[in-house]
Amino acid sequence: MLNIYFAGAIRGGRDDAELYARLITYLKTFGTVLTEHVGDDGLLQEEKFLAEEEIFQRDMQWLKAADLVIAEVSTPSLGVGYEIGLAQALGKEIFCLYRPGENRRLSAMIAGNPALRVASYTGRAEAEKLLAGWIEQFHGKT
Ligand code: 6K6
Repeated sequence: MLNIYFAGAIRGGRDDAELYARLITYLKTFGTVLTEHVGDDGLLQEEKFLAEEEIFQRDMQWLKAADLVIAEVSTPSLGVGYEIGLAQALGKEIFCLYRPGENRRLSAMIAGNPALRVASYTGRAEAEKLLAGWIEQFHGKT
Protein backbone atom coordinates (compact mmCIF):
# COMPACT_ATOMS: atom_id res chain seq x y z
CA MET A 1 0.00 0.00 0.00
CA LEU A 2 1.32 3.41 -0.99
CA ASN A 3 1.92 5.88 1.86
CA ILE A 4 1.30 9.40 0.64
CA TYR A 5 2.31 12.57 2.50
CA PHE A 6 0.15 15.44 1.28
CA ALA A 7 1.50 18.88 2.15
CA GLY A 8 -0.57 22.06 1.94
CA ALA A 9 -0.64 25.42 3.67
CA ILE A 10 -2.07 25.65 7.18
CA ARG A 11 -0.79 28.82 8.83
CA GLY A 12 0.32 29.98 5.39
CA GLY A 13 -3.41 30.44 4.62
CA ARG A 14 -6.49 28.27 4.25
CA ASP A 15 -7.96 29.64 1.00
CA ASP A 16 -7.38 26.29 -0.74
CA ALA A 17 -8.43 24.03 2.15
CA GLU A 18 -11.44 22.67 0.26
CA LEU A 19 -9.31 21.86 -2.77
CA TYR A 20 -6.79 20.05 -0.52
CA ALA A 21 -9.68 18.00 0.90
CA ARG A 22 -10.83 16.98 -2.57
CA LEU A 23 -7.32 16.09 -3.73
CA ILE A 24 -6.80 14.04 -0.56
CA THR A 25 -10.06 12.16 -1.19
CA TYR A 26 -8.83 11.42 -4.70
CA LEU A 27 -5.37 10.35 -3.47
CA LYS A 28 -7.01 7.91 -1.04
CA THR A 29 -8.00 5.80 -4.07
CA PHE A 30 -4.26 5.11 -4.57
CA GLY A 31 -3.14 4.48 -0.99
CA THR A 32 -3.07 5.85 2.53
CA VAL A 33 -2.86 9.61 2.96
CA LEU A 34 -0.95 10.13 6.20
CA THR A 35 -1.78 13.82 6.52
CA GLU A 36 -5.56 13.93 6.07
CA HIS A 37 -5.86 16.82 8.54
CA VAL A 38 -4.27 19.20 5.98
CA GLY A 39 -7.62 19.27 4.15
CA ASP A 40 -9.86 19.00 7.19
CA ASP A 41 -10.40 21.99 9.47
CA GLY A 42 -12.33 19.76 11.91
CA LEU A 43 -9.31 17.49 12.35
CA LEU A 44 -7.05 20.53 12.66
CA GLN A 45 -9.23 21.80 15.51
CA GLU A 46 -8.52 18.53 17.34
CA GLU A 47 -4.79 19.11 16.78
CA LYS A 48 -5.03 22.28 18.84
CA PHE A 49 -4.72 20.00 21.89
CA LEU A 50 -1.33 18.79 20.70
CA ALA A 51 1.82 20.71 21.57
CA GLU A 52 3.59 22.20 18.55
CA GLU A 53 6.57 19.92 19.33
CA GLU A 54 4.26 16.87 19.13
CA ILE A 55 2.88 18.03 15.77
CA PHE A 56 6.39 18.53 14.44
CA GLN A 57 7.64 15.14 15.66
CA ARG A 58 4.60 13.30 14.32
CA ASP A 59 4.78 14.99 10.93
CA MET A 60 8.51 14.19 10.67
CA GLN A 61 7.78 10.51 11.40
CA TRP A 62 5.09 10.48 8.72
CA LEU A 63 7.42 12.16 6.24
CA LYS A 64 10.06 9.49 6.87
CA ALA A 65 7.41 6.76 6.40
CA ALA A 66 6.08 8.23 3.13
CA ASP A 67 6.70 6.66 -0.28
CA LEU A 68 5.54 9.76 -2.07
CA VAL A 69 5.26 13.43 -1.13
CA ILE A 70 2.67 15.55 -2.90
CA ALA A 71 2.75 19.27 -2.15
CA GLU A 72 0.17 21.79 -3.24
CA VAL A 73 2.33 24.92 -3.38
CA SER A 74 -0.03 27.62 -4.66
CA THR A 75 -0.37 29.24 -1.21
CA PRO A 76 3.13 30.05 0.06
CA SER A 77 3.81 28.21 3.33
CA LEU A 78 6.96 27.95 5.45
CA GLY A 79 5.86 24.52 6.66
CA VAL A 80 5.31 23.15 3.14
CA GLY A 81 8.67 24.56 1.98
CA TYR A 82 10.38 22.93 4.96
CA GLU A 83 8.66 19.60 4.26
CA ILE A 84 9.72 19.68 0.61
CA GLY A 85 13.36 20.42 1.54
CA LEU A 86 13.45 17.65 4.11
CA ALA A 87 11.71 15.17 1.80
CA GLN A 88 14.38 15.90 -0.80
CA ALA A 89 17.15 15.29 1.75
CA LEU A 90 15.46 11.98 2.62
CA GLY A 91 15.47 10.98 -1.04
CA LYS A 92 11.68 10.95 -1.42
CA GLU A 93 9.84 11.27 -4.69
CA ILE A 94 8.22 14.74 -4.63
CA PHE A 95 5.46 16.11 -6.81
CA CYS A 96 4.43 19.75 -6.58
CA LEU A 97 1.16 21.12 -7.91
CA TYR A 98 0.92 24.84 -8.59
CA ARG A 99 -2.04 26.93 -9.70
CA PRO A 100 -0.73 30.19 -11.18
CA GLY A 101 -2.46 33.33 -9.89
CA GLU A 102 -2.35 36.95 -10.93
CA ASN A 103 -0.58 38.25 -7.85
CA ARG A 104 1.83 35.47 -7.12
CA ARG A 105 4.84 33.68 -8.49
CA LEU A 106 6.19 30.34 -7.34
CA SER A 107 9.44 30.52 -5.35
CA ALA A 108 12.53 29.85 -7.46
CA MET A 109 13.59 27.37 -4.75
CA ILE A 110 10.72 25.18 -5.92
CA ALA A 111 10.33 26.19 -9.58
CA GLY A 112 14.08 25.94 -10.19
CA ASN A 113 14.78 22.74 -8.27
CA PRO A 114 15.59 19.89 -10.68
CA ALA A 115 14.95 17.27 -7.97
CA LEU A 116 11.24 18.16 -7.90
CA ARG A 117 8.52 17.46 -10.39
CA VAL A 118 6.47 20.62 -10.61
CA ALA A 119 3.37 21.06 -12.73
CA SER A 120 0.99 23.97 -13.19
CA TYR A 121 -2.73 23.35 -13.35
CA THR A 122 -5.90 25.40 -13.49
CA GLY A 123 -8.59 23.23 -11.92
CA ARG A 124 -9.17 20.13 -9.83
CA ALA A 125 -9.79 17.79 -12.78
CA GLU A 126 -6.43 18.74 -14.28
CA ALA A 127 -4.69 18.31 -10.93
CA GLU A 128 -6.20 14.83 -10.55
CA LYS A 129 -5.08 13.86 -14.04
CA LEU A 130 -1.52 14.97 -13.22
CA LEU A 131 -1.59 13.03 -9.95
CA ALA A 132 -2.82 9.85 -11.64
CA GLY A 133 -0.07 10.09 -14.28
CA TRP A 134 2.65 10.70 -11.69
CA ILE A 135 1.51 7.85 -9.47
CA GLU A 136 1.38 5.49 -12.45
CA GLN A 137 4.96 6.47 -13.36
CA PHE A 138 6.04 6.07 -9.75
CA HIS A 139 4.62 2.54 -9.67
CA GLY A 140 6.51 1.80 -12.90
CA LYS A 141 9.78 2.67 -11.16
CA THR A 142 9.17 0.57 -8.04
C1 6K6 B 1 -4.27 23.32 14.47
C2 6K6 B 1 -4.86 24.52 14.08
C3 6K6 B 1 -3.99 25.12 13.27
O1 6K6 B 1 -2.84 24.30 13.16
C4 6K6 B 1 -3.06 23.24 13.90
C5 6K6 B 1 -2.16 22.10 14.00
N1 6K6 B 1 -1.03 22.29 13.12
C6 6K6 B 1 -0.54 21.36 12.29
N2 6K6 B 1 -0.99 20.09 12.29
C7 6K6 B 1 -0.47 19.22 11.40
N3 6K6 B 1 0.45 19.51 10.45
C8 6K6 B 1 0.91 20.76 10.45
C9 6K6 B 1 0.46 21.72 11.37
N4 6K6 B 1 1.08 22.88 11.12
C10 6K6 B 1 1.89 22.66 10.07
N5 6K6 B 1 1.79 21.37 9.65
C11 6K6 B 1 2.50 20.78 8.49
O2 6K6 B 1 3.13 21.85 7.83
C12 6K6 B 1 1.53 20.15 7.49
O3 6K6 B 1 2.01 18.87 7.11
C13 6K6 B 1 1.48 21.10 6.29
O4 6K6 B 1 1.84 20.45 5.08
C14 6K6 B 1 2.47 22.21 6.60
C15 6K6 B 1 1.78 23.56 6.72
O5 6K6 B 1 2.69 24.53 7.21
P1 6K6 B 1 2.21 26.04 7.58
O6 6K6 B 1 3.51 26.77 7.77
O7 6K6 B 1 1.43 26.56 6.38
O8 6K6 B 1 1.39 25.94 8.81
